Amino acid sequence: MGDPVVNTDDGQVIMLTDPGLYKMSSDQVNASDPCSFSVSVKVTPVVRQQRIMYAASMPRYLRIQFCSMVIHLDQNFRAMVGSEEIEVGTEAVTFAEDFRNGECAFSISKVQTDSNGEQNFIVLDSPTCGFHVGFEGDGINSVAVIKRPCNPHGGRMTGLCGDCNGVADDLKTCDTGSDVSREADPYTAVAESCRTDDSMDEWQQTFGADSNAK
Ligand SMILES: [Ca+2]
Repeated sequence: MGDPVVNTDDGQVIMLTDPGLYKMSSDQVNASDPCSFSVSVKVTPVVRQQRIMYAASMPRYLRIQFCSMVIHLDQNFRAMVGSEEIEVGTEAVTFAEDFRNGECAFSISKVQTDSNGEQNFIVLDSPTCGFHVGFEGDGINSVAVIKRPCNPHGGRMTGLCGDCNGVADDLKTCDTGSDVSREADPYTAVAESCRTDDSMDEWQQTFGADSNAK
C-alpha cells in the first residue's frame, strides 16, 4: 500500500499525498454531448485503530458527473446516484435509460473476479459512451480506474489523468492548463492545481465523516 498513484495517458506517474478532492479527468467542452463527464477522487488519510497513519493516504470515493447526474462510488462498495443511496449488487442496476434516448445510459454493479486472487470491483459502465469508472479492490488497497475513449474526448480533457491527444503534454495544471513539465517538481505542481478541499461534501453529509476505511 501507499499513496494513491495516477498513471496519466502519456505514462507519467503522479502521487497524491495530501487529502482533498482531486480532479481526475473531465471533458465538458461540448455541453450537448451526452457523454460529457467529470470524475474526481476523494483522498483521505489512512486511519487505523483510531490513529491517523501519517504520510499515508488512500482513495476513498469517486465523484462522477455524467449523464446530468452526480454519482458517488466508494471503495466499500456503496454508491449514491443523486442524493439516493442505491443497493450495489452483482446484478447491474441501470440508470438514465429514458434520458436523451438512453444515449448515456449506465449501470452500476459489483463485479468479482478470481483472475488475480479474489478481487472486487464497483463499476459504473456506460457502453454507449465507452465510459467505465470504478474501484478495483477494496479498503486501503483499492485502485480507482477511469476509462474513457480518446475519440472523441482527446484534445478536450483536463485533469490529472491527462489527455490522450497524441502529444506528451500531460503535465499541465488543472486551473490554467499551463505546461509545468520544466519546473523542478512538476508532479506536485500538477497535483496541487487539481486538488480542492471540500471537507464537508454531500457524501460525508450522508455517511458521516468517520465512515472511513475498514
Ligand atoms: Ca497528452
